[in-house]
Amino acid sequence: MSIALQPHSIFQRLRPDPGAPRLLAGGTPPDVWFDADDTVKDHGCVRYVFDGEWLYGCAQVDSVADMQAAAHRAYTDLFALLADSASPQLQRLWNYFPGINALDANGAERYRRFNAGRQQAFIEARRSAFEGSPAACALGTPEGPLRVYFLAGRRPALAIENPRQVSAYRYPDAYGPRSPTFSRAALAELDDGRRVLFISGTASIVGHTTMHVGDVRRQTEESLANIAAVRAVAAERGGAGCEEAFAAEALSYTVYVRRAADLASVHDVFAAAVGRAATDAVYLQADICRADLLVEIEAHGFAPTGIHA
Ligand code: 3EB
Repeated sequence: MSIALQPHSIFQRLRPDPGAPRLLAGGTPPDVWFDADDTVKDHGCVRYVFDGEWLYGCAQVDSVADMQAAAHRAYTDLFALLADSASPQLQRLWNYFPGINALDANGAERYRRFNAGRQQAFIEARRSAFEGSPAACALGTPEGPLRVYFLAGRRPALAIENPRQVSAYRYPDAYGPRSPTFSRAALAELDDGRRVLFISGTASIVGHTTMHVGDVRRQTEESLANIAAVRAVAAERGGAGCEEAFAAEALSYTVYVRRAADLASVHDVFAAAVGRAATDAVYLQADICRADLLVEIEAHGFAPTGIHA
């Protein structure tokens, strides 16, 4: 049986536009979220497309002075849309907003304020803000609105955690009074039986502690070790065909680098680990949610169904 991808599959264009500068030409451009022939609809601050199986789009809030309010607004509108939808199960989220490491007028870190608004909206919508949260990333842009890109489906994804890391939703209070709401990865199932693995933004954190402060090469290695740990769990949970499908070289990556001058070091370490996948990866300059993190890497990949059946 041949397992050709649908020509307009959403999974060929999972490249939301973060509003962050690209560091290298090549790769899939990160601005192809909506197709020219998509029917785009609006619900509150959410623009979205429903293709019969997947609901995907972006919640955008332009007023970002109060990040708790902005996050609450984006997620509240998103959950209201999903509540009326046939595809209400969030699988993957991409969060982008300016000043992620800056302090607000009250001296609170904007990422922590974002976490507070996001978690509050999850709880108000009676969605689990802990086990079973969607896969996600959260990155800082130089300017612009809050953008929350999302992908939702009919069935819940299988949430996957990293045995090397404390679950982010269980981080201790030192990282903020409200935990980040995301799982380390999500394994989704398509109607035709194929599976998609979404690995969340992954950084140089072991347990809950940032490792290798100031050393971008070792931070890149640690991030890749974390991705390898998540890939191993996903391969085991996914069953037949998943070990090959979720090999390091088989995934599609986006690499976020805090300091543009670090790109060569990051690329060096990254390419040594993922081989040809480094050519198709997208490299973006963005602020990572902890001020001491210099790099964050996310990935997704398919497991075609039945290849060993
Ligand atoms: C970390 O592991 C690094 O707040 O949604 C990675 C992925 C990170 C998602 C989020 C944050 C988020 O804690 C930061």
